[in-house]
This record gives sequence, C-alpha cells and structure tokens, in this order.
Amino acid sequence: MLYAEVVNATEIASKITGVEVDGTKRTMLHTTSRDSGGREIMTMVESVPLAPRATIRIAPGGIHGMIEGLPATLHRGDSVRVTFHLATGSVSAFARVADYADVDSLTSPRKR
Ligand SMILES: [Cu+2]
Repeated sequence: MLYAEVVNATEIASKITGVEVDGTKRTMLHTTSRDSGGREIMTMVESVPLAPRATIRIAPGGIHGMIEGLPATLHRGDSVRVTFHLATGSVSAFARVADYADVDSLTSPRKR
C-alpha cells in the first residue's frame, strides 16, 4: 500500500492521474468503501481531483495506492521514490518503507 499526503500549493486545479513506485511492477489508485454487508471494498479510480490549494490524504480507509510487484529488496526504513502523474505534470518524492504495525502512527492526521 502507498499512503501519502498530496498538496496542491498552486492556484491551478489539477488531478492525480497515476502513480509509480520505483522498482515495483505497477501501482493503482483505489478508493475504499463498504458494501451492504459492511465489508470493505476497493474500487479502482482513474483520477483524483486536486483543487487549487487542496490537500489530498491518501490514507487507510480512503484513497490509497495499491502496489503490485513489490521487490523483496525493499525493507522497513528504506526510502523509495514515488512519482505522481498529474494533469499538470509529474512530481516525485521519497516514501519511507514501513511495516503494517507502523501504519496507524505514521498516517494519523498531523497535529498542526
Ligand atoms: Cu486497494
């Protein structure tokens, strides 16, 4: 899974049209919702709108990056380059590799 916070620091509307994680096969954007039985279901999304000055949280229970083909060479604490493809260009950043046990503490909303 890929979790992140994407900030549009501009006055121009954009959208996230894809995401790539270096060394992996592919990453899809999914949303999370619940079916009538309360089970979590994931649906692929083509793009995520990014309004001017908006912050999108790619976090557990919501939009997330579903990574396929994660190499065994990646370990907890490593950094991996992530590239977001936007309607207005591409942006890269480094993401930290974490265990599932760390996810809650790493993705809880930041105190401001
Ligand atoms: Cu998913």
